[in-house]
Amino acid sequence: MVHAAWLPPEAFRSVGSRHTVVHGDGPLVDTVLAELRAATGRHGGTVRHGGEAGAAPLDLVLALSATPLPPSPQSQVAARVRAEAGSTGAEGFVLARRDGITVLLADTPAGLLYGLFQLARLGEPAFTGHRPAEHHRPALHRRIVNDWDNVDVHPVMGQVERGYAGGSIVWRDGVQRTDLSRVAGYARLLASCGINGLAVNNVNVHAGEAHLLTDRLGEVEAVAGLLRPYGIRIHLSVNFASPVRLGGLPTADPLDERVRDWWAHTTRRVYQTIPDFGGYLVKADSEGQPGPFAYGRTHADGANMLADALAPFGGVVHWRAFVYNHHQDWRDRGTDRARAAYDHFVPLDGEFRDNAVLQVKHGPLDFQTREPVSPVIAAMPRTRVAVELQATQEYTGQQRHVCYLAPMWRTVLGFQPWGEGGPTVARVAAGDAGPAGPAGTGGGGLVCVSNVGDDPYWTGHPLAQANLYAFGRLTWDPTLDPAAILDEWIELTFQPDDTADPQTLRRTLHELMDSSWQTYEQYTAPLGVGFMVRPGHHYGPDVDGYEYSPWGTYHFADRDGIGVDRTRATGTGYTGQYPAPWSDIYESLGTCPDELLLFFHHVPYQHVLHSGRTVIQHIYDTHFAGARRTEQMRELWRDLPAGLVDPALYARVGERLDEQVRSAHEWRDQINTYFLRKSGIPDAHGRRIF
Ligand code: GCW
Repeated sequence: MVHAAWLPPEAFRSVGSRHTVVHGDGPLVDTVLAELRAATGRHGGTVRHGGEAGAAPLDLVLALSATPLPPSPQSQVAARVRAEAGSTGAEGFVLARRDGITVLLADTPAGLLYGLFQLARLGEPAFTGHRPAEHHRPALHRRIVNDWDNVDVHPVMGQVERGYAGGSIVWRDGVQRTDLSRVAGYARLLASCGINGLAVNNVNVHAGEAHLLTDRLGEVEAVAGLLRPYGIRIHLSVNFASPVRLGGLPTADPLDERVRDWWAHTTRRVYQTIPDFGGYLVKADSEGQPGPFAYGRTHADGANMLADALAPFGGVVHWRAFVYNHHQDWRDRGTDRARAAYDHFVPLDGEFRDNAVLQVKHGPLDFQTREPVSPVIAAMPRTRVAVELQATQEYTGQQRHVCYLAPMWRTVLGFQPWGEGGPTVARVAAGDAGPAGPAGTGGGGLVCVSNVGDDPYWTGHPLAQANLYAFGRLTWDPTLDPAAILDEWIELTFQPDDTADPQTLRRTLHELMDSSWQTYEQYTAPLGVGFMVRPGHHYGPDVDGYEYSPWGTYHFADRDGIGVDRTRATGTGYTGQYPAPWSDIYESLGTCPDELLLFFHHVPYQHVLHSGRTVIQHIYDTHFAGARRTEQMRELWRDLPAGLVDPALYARVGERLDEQVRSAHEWRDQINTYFLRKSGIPDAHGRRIF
């Protein structure tokens, strides 16, 4: 059994019970037709490809802008909408309903495909009453998912690095799976929420994966062939040292002619095999991956070499900004990992080619539950910046805990680095941040590390499917309300047939998920300080797990206080990487937001927050509240009337909630006990601490 995620056949009931005509041709139109045929076959409607309308009155007309429409009165409804609506843009579509006919128009087949999925989201309301023409077009052109799948099972990281949903749907034990049907299903799910790119392998490119670029390119081609019908271009993570490891050259120096030739030649072969190949993704000089530093070259030199190899074919290199010293001496208070990406990359602004995208993690550290927005995003006006998010819940409960991430991402995407009224992070990523920020560079887009594996529910925790769905929807419209996205996901996933009482289910899921990120934050590392997780696998509490390690992620708790002084006045100077007003807001204890206080400041336990509570009391209160909340979440699920959801899914969520409750209590007790022992300050409410 493979769960249908948010595309069960019932999601197409409204579309599938209608009489439809499709005007236009092209491979993606064939996909639209295949979807419509499957839906009408199941739900009793009909679908015709072009031509005059037959006997049955039409309910739905899909048409490409350039395709002539027949003179029938029904098609003329579409012609009138077309005349009024004008261009839809490359991937956009127009949806309207008049005179009893629903009309979906697009300039390109991709637009029709996206529009079809919008019809599924709308359900019956798409086919009732009158709908003025609505234009839909994606806010971001580059909407990409990164899989961290390995070819060989890595001794520590396994088949999927930071994967919490079983194995890879592409590879198993060093070889490509013979049955790639899950990949086709994945492509469909991704396209239905708006994604148009997929990097198929882990950014840590080990020996086996390196060969995907050359002698194992056929495996990439096979996946590309399954993504193509859904408008998704394939990207490949490559190893910077490939000219040495695969090409037998003595060097991978990006300025060496032999190296440049090797990449040019290799890339030509890639395009001969996969003409719509998207480009390369590179993690260089980061956590042991090779890079240009070995040759005294800059990251612009490295990225540009690959950009030049890709340029003749329209490809793009995504070069990651996640570069820092992971051999730091914990005794060294002068080095601040949060500064690293900015210090490495901002001096290179303006040096990157037009087809090089700098892919920046949304926060300066590493996908913590709460981080400020990375200052790099606002500091490179002449570089195409992509913002990288993480759906795989490495630091947010590993898909054992419910943690709906859309509220976090919405906060990031809506952040205004230049202050109130200025461009948002989403607009920087879209390349249209205007005068105060990067403009006219085309933008790097949004990227998300996938949370999918070969698990029957795709994501381990069935409710974690909503994160992938929400990412896709936010790439189309970064201003969408997370609760509204959740509504869409609930309605698609849990069709009324399965649920006698959809309102109860909807209410319960909202209660479980809407504030689950804040709940997770409450019982884990406090006030933006981050980490405090078990080293290596990163699950569960270990307050000092990384405190004396080389990884550069410290909290500096002692008997008097806690937090990292990143101020200009007395700390690492990191606050100075932000433009005004944030450089000052974060610098000052008086204005720094509570939730980020310990990211920016080292304060005594008795420091009083804007909330009116002391830091220590905040720690106790939030940990008791967060753990308690997980008990309530479990109760909510237990109280769900039987039969509302599939029993296997019900059981799976129930088991995971048990684990979440257990883990949240462990977090609560370790954190509270640690800080009681450090500070000696008792809980004002005298609750049990160990
Ligand atoms: O979050 C960290 C992870 C690594 C990951 C790295 C990265 C792919 O712990 O597993 O490696 O970030 O983003 O490159």
